[in-house]
Amino acid sequence: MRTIAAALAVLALAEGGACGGSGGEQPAGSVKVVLADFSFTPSQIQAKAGSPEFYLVNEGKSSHDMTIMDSSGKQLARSELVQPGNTSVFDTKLSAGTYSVICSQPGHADAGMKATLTVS
Ligand SMILES: [Cu+2]
Repeated sequence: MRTIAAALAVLALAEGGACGGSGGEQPAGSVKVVLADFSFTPSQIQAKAGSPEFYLVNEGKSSHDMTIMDSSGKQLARSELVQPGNTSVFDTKLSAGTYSVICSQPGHADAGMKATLTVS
């Protein structure tokens, strides 16, 4: 019985992280990015090369994501869709360079959900 309870507790923890509930704390070393209608803050995002982790906070009234593209417009990574008022941890693998960031939801990038990501 004790083993099952422990396993369930671990599952609950893992699910909480994956779902990005609104109570999620910012992981140490992660880069906080605020999503809103319709912007990324900061608009100049800095991260360390390797496996940068982004802590997404949706302060808008729409669902948003963070999509990372290289200079040719090829999509490299996309976060889960973050619901209004929720947070999400977005793990990536990026080498040094400059990337563009958009929200991939229809019309959001055109409305201003764009940022620059500098990885060094
Ligand atoms: Cu959006």
